[in-house]
Amino acid sequence: MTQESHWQTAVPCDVMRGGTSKGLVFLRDDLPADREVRDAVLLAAMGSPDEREIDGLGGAHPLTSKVAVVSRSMRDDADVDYLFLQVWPDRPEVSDSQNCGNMLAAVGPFAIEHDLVAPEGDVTAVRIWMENTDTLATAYVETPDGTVRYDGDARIDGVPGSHAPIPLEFADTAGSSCGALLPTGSVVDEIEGLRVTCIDNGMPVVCLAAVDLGLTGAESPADIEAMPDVLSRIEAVRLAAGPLMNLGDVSHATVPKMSLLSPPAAGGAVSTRTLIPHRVHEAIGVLGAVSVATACLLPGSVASEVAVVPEDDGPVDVTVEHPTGFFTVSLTVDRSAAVPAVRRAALLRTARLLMRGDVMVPPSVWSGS
Ligand code: NQM
Repeated sequence: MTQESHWQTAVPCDVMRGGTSKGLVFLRDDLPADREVRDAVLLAAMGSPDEREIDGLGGAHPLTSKVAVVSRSMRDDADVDYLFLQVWPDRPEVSDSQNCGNMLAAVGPFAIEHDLVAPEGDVTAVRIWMENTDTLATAYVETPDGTVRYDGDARIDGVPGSHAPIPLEFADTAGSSCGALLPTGSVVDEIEGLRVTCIDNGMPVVCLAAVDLGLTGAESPADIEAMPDVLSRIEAVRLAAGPLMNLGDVSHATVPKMSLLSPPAAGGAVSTRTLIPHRVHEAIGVLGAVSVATACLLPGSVASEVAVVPEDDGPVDVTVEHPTGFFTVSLTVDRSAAVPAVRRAALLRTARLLMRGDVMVPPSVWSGS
């Protein structure tokens, strides 16, 4: 913490877009070590709880009310540690119950900008330890002339324009939060009268067939958010799935995500509408897409019943359709076991530093008044 003023405390942070998300990125040492105080600072920084987050920097949607905390790693296999925190816009809650592969895209550039990682050649590999799931990712950041490059030709659906590519690679993400790829032990379960596949390959996701909920799968996020009966049915499945997926009581957690699947409509492998969990994603989360793509490769899963997947021997490109376009995940699969195992996942994101400065935290946060 720096610069105490009479009225407010200035806490250094960057505002960054990571993939299709946006949020505040902090150096760990700039936040209070005490978790309760840290969360109070983050709620004040975002302006939560308030649906509009009008008195803070939050964007009034879970996808734009995100925080990444970054520090130098003490691990041999990582350069930096990354903790993701979801600030609920409308509840006074900060959750570390999930990871976020979109904000992850901002971590590599941030680490280089803040001298946690030295740029090396035209592309710098940043090894990132993801604390929420105890797994490793590598981000490849363009660094011509020793500085981060943000402009470029890479396009990702859900973000206007083009930017420098940031390829991300993940290894061994199976069971990241639930302890097993198929945490219930089955490829298909029946929960609340619906057939589901519960899977965790980087993000806990419950896959459901859109048709089983009376949907075509082509509905917009706004259409689905305006269907209270459908939403309460999905939430009942989610609450029941939590303990079965080793996540315990998930009433205050942002996992599992609920993905409604239907046959591809635009040449991809599968069409998705994903609840995260109380808003419908405008696209799909990064690790959420990895889990759904993996489910498509599992014989007998709810996903495989609607998906059209290539039969490649090498890395398989699974293109997940979502409300604003496509998300392609390249999976390296070991098919020697009864349940195919995904050894590596690779995908493309972009990110941009939007603003650097200090977020001003009101004195009431420290006094607790
Ligand atoms: O699944 C939203 C996002 C995410 C998470 C969410 C994410 C991921 O799009 O890795 O990126 O599912 O809450 O940022």
